[in-house]
Amino acid sequence: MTTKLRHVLETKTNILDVELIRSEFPILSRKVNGHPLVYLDNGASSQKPQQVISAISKYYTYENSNIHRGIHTLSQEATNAYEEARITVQKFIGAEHSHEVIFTEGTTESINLIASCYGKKHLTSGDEVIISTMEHHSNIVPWQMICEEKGAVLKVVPINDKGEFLMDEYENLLSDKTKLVAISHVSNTLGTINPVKEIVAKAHQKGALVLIDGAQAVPHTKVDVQELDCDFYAFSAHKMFGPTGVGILYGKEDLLNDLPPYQGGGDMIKTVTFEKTTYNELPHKFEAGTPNIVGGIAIAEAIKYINKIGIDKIEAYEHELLAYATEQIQQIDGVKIIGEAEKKASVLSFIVDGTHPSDIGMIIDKLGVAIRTGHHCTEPLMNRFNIPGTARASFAFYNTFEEVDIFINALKKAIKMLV
Ligand code: C6P
Repeated sequence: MTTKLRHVLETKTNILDVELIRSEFPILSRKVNGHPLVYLDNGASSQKPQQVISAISKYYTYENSNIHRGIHTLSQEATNAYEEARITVQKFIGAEHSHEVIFTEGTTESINLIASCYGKKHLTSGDEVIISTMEHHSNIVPWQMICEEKGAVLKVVPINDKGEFLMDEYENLLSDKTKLVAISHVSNTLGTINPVKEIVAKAHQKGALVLIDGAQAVPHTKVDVQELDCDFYAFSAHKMFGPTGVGILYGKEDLLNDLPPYQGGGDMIKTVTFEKTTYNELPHKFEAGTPNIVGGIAIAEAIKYINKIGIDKIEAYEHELLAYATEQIQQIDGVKIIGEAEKKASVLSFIVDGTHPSDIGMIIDKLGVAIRTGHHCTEPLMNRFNIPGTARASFAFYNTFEEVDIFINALKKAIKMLV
């Protein structure tokens, strides 16, 4: 039996009904440049099932109103839907309280919120913040900005050539000066799954807090914030089959209560006079102004969709898909995979001798295959590998083994044209 046949049989019989799932994502049946779309850019943004699209349409068609402000029926219905969505998120990530779930614009805003609010209150000259070499710019720049403002020092944990976090080096960097550790759960460029539970435990031993950037983890693996014992956890809806412009910041109740508000405005206040303003309770303290109401409702719908399929099944299926794609790409001359960690999520980054990643991306797009090329907002990581960028295929549970074959054939054609 060929490897592909084995993968397909195991996967089809034991894990997911991918054909049924695909029929629930309207965009997957469109053509691009005359070819059936093969969408392998899920790390940048995932596609949306009809269930999520319909929830957005239903909200604007029947329910649209502002929340937390009106006594009329529509406002109350919208408020209830938004607050129920918060509870759906709470259960999905295993948070203790729903008010520990803050709606934000996305991972980027969630991280900026903590860098700003925590940094302003707690960082002073000489304090240290630790990140890693594989962080996305969203988990680098906010820390650089606040460290510069406060005279704190940013330390970086190195990685090995396989793209794995070096625990010994991390332990060496941790000290009584460490105030906060900010680390990705899954690397968007390498696919590395970091040992975040251990990273959290070691930081806590030194009295430091930990923020986890979960943008690339939540769509692919089970996340339980209480089990991880992390202090803050950030992610975006659009990478987990929900809409753009909405995301989540989870924080432990006592830590969020201790922080000053992020922005001033409506909803985040209890009382306002010209002399003094008092602030609202969690979660509203961090949600100034009219939020992305439909975004909140739609993220909950995306979670219901994930739950219907089962995150464990998603993880198992994507594992098979990645293993198959990795085997196939390794057989092509001149291809080097960037990111070969023991534990990986469904990301396959690579370079090809004598070619530029963007040329590969452009040629295979003409054949209907969508991948991302470039530095993937991880420029320091590219410097670590001494490369300008990679081509990156990133998979979701609606991708098929046949699509991997189409991608591999398109890649072979591109290489033939370029080399
Ligand atoms: N990575 C990618 O193609 P936003 O833009 O706020 O939704 O997510 C930012 C972000 C933060 N951390 C990680 C690990 C990420 O992967 C991303 C987004 C996309 O890899 C777009 S750059």
